[in-house]
Amino acid sequence: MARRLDSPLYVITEPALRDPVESVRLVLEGGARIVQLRAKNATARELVQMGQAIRALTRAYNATFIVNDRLDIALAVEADGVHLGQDDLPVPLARKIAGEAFIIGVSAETVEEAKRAEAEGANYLGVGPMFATATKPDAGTPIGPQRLRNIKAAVAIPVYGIGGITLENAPLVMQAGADGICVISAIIGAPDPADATRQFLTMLASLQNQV
Ligand code: TZP
Ligand code: MG
Repeated sequence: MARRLDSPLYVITEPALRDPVESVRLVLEGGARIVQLRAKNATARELVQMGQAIRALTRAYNATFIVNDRLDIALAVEADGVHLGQDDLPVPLARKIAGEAFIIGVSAETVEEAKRAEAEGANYLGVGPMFATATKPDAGTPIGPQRLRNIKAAVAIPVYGIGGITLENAPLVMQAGADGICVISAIIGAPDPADATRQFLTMLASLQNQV
């Protein structure tokens, strides 16, 4: 049974901040139910090893597991989906290889990119960078909540804000219409990632109660 995107919190690993498998163990313990293996400098062998361990953990918690960039690794470790950037495998080719039930996420900075990704069959968008971020040195200029609002108005698939998101600014992203937020450093770089996850989930739940 394919797992879906049923949480407003999407946590992404960063090996420079913490070991990815340990990170996933901690954020699952804190209540995260969508996790992505992102390890830009890892070899294919390393990605497979980490991916298999993360698959076992996410199965135990019934959590959704997405692999960044690499469809081959995502399929090899039986992940639920892959996240593709604008320079990665085109969505129609990824869909052809992975099948209808597979989750395909796409990074989008503009309304045009977002609409194209949706038309090509993406299942969700990662939209950003919302704010300045030190985690992705090649991230473009921050686009801010208004751009996310414009993108949300132009597509029907779920939109997750990403980039520089903290407990303090996450409400701005959610109030712009985001379905959720993707977080790296504010959780993985926190002294206690399980507790940071709990804090984000509590904050997100309180925002949902306001509506
Ligand atoms: N894509 C756009 S910004 C970003 C990625 C992967 C980095 C997000 O990391 P952080 O630490 O949450 O700003
Ligand atoms: Mg990528």
